[in-house]
Amino acid sequence: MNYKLYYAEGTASMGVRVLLEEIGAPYELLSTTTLRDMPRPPEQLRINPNGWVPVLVWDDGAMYECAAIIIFLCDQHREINLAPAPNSPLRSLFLQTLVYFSSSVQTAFQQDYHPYRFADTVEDEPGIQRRGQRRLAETLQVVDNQIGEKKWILGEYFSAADIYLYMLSTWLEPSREHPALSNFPNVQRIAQQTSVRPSVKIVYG
Ligand SMILES: N[C@@H](CCC(=O)N[C@@H](CS)C(=O)NCC(=O)O)C(=O)O
Repeated sequence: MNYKLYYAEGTASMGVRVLLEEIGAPYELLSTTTLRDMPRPPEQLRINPNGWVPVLVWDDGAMYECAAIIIFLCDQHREINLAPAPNSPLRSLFLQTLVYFSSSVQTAFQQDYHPYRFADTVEDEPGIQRRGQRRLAETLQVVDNQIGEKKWILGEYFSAADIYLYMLSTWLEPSREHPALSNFPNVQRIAQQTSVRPSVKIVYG
């Protein structure tokens, strides 16, 4: 399978790229932007009218939504063993975690970076940002408690959910009033363990 990935540095497309590195299949990065007033490539918008990344394209298909792409790639490439099989007792926690990351944690980041999407007026935007910053702390605390003393999100089983969590951890910027990663020691531990993987080093340098 040949893959193409609409890609912008510092975004959710980086986590998908780490998975493509794990898979070892050929892939091409299609440069795009996440800036508010910059145009997206028409083909990206045709696949994802929201104008967000990641967007994955392959020989005879295309899709968007980070969590869905991760599940799709892990299922297409069982050999990388980064997702529990559908009948594994770990599967439900894997799915729950990925969807929570995308629907709750990432939405809190969106509130901070794209408040106009949630605010009725420009005057409302700072309040939306402040709530997003607090929401980040709330949602990451839930994740930290869920991890507890486990080595990885799924216990002894390293999975694509840990890669996703690493990606989220790189977005925390205390200068933007985000909570510090050190407030969530279990998240921080997994992020540090994941950061040494060769695939992560290639993508994040
Ligand atoms: N729910 C989407 C959210 C993706 C998303 O927010 N992507 C950001 C980059 S990390 C983006 O493209 N932002 C540009 C924008 O919101 O216009 C997913 O998980 O794929």
